[in-house]
Amino acid sequence: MMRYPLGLLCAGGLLAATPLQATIPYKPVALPPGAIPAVGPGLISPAATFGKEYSHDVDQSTAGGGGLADPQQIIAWDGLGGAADGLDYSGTRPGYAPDDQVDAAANHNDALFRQLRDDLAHLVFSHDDLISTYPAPPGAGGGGAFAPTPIPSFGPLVTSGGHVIGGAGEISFERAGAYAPPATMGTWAPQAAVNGMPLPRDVDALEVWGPEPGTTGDADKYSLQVDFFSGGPAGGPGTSVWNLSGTPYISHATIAAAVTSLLGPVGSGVLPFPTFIDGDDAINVDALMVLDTIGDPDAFDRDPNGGPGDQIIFSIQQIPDLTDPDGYYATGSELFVLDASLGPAGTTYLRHGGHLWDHSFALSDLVISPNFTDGRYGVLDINAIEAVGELVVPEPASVGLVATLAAAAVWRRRG
Ligand SMILES: [Ca+2]
Ligand SMILES: [Ca+2]
Ligand SMILES: [Ca+2]
Repeated sequence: MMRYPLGLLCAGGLLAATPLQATIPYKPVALPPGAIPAVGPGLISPAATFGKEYSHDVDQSTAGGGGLADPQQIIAWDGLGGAADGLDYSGTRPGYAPDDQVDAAANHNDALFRQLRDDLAHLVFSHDDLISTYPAPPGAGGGGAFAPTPIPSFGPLVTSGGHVIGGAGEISFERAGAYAPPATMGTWAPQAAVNGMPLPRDVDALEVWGPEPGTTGDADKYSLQVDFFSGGPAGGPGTSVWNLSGTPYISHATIAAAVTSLLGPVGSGVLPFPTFIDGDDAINVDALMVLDTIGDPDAFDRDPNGGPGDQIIFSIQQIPDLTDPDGYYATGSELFVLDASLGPAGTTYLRHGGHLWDHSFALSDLVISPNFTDGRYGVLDINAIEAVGELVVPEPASVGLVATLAAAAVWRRRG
C-alpha cells in the first residue's frame, strides 16, 4: 500500500539508493527452443523462469531511472535485477477510463494452473506491505482498535507457523505438497532479483511463463484497486477481473458471492485503505491466476457439456472486523478456487502445500512475528500468486513424447 512516513520508506530501502540510480537493463532469459515448464521436487530459480512480469504498489515505470509513478504499468523482470516496461493497461477500457492501480495480473491460460490446484507445482507469492494490526490478539483480553502497520519490504520475516519468508517487495514460495512436508516455505526472489534499482517496496501482482523478452507481456487478465469502483457504463457497477481487450471478465458481484459463500456475510468488516469501504463492496481481488479453456477466452464460461468450466484462483485484500472473534473477516491470505460451471456457491479453498489455504491456516501460520510490527498482532495479506516447477524442458516434438511428459509438463496455449 502507499501511505508511509518517510522514515519507513528509508527503512524499507526505497530511498537507500543514490540520486544517480538507473534501471538495470533487462537481459532476456536464455532458453532451449520451445521451452516449457515441468514440475518436480526441485525449485526453479527466478532467473531460469521465463516471461516474468510484476506490478509494484504503487504502479511504477522503469523509465527515467525507474521508480516513477505510472498507473497501470506492468514491469518485466529478468530475475538478475534487470527490468523493463511491459504492458500498460491505461486507455484500454472503453467503459472505464480512470487510471486506477493494478493490484493483480494473470494470463488467461496460466501455465501450471492445474498442477498448482493439484498440489504438484510450487506456489510463489508475495504479501502486502501494509496490514491492519491490533494492540493484542483479539479474544485474548481484548484486541482494541485496529490500525495500519507497515510490513518490511525485505526478509527474512518470521511467521507464527515458524515459516521464514521474504518481505513485501520480495517473492516467497511454498513447495508442492506432493514433494515436501506441509507448508514448506521460503524466499524465492529477493528484492534485488526482482528489480535491482530501485528495489521494489511492494510487489502486488505477479505473472510468469510468458514469452521472452518479458516486455512482450502476456498478463491479459488483471484487477484494479478497488473492484467495486472499477466499473462504468460498460463495466457495470463493479468489475473484479478485466480483459486486456478492455471488457469485463468477472464481475465484482460474482466475486463477492464466491467469497461470502465461504466466509459468510461481511458484517462489520471494512476495507480501511486506500478508501474506507464496508459491506460486500469491501471485497477486492488482489491476487489472481486464470485457466480459461471454455469458449471465448474473454468470457468466464461454464462448460456447456457439464464438465469443469473456466477457473480462477484468487485472493482478496485484508478486511479487519472489530466484532469478529479473531479480528478479521478476511485475513487476505485465504486462496479461493472459483469454477464457472459450479458458480460462486461451489467456491472452495485452494489445497496446496498439504493444507487448505483457508482462514484457519492464515490465523495459525501467517501471524507475523510482533518483532516486525512494534509488538502488535497482525496477519499477513497475500497480494500476488503464481506457480512454478522444477525446471524447463524442450517442447515435446512427437505425440509419444507428449504422452510421456504430459503428467509432468504443461504448455500454455495462446489465443
Ligand atoms: Ca507484496
Ligand atoms: Ca482489485
Ligand atoms: Ca472462456
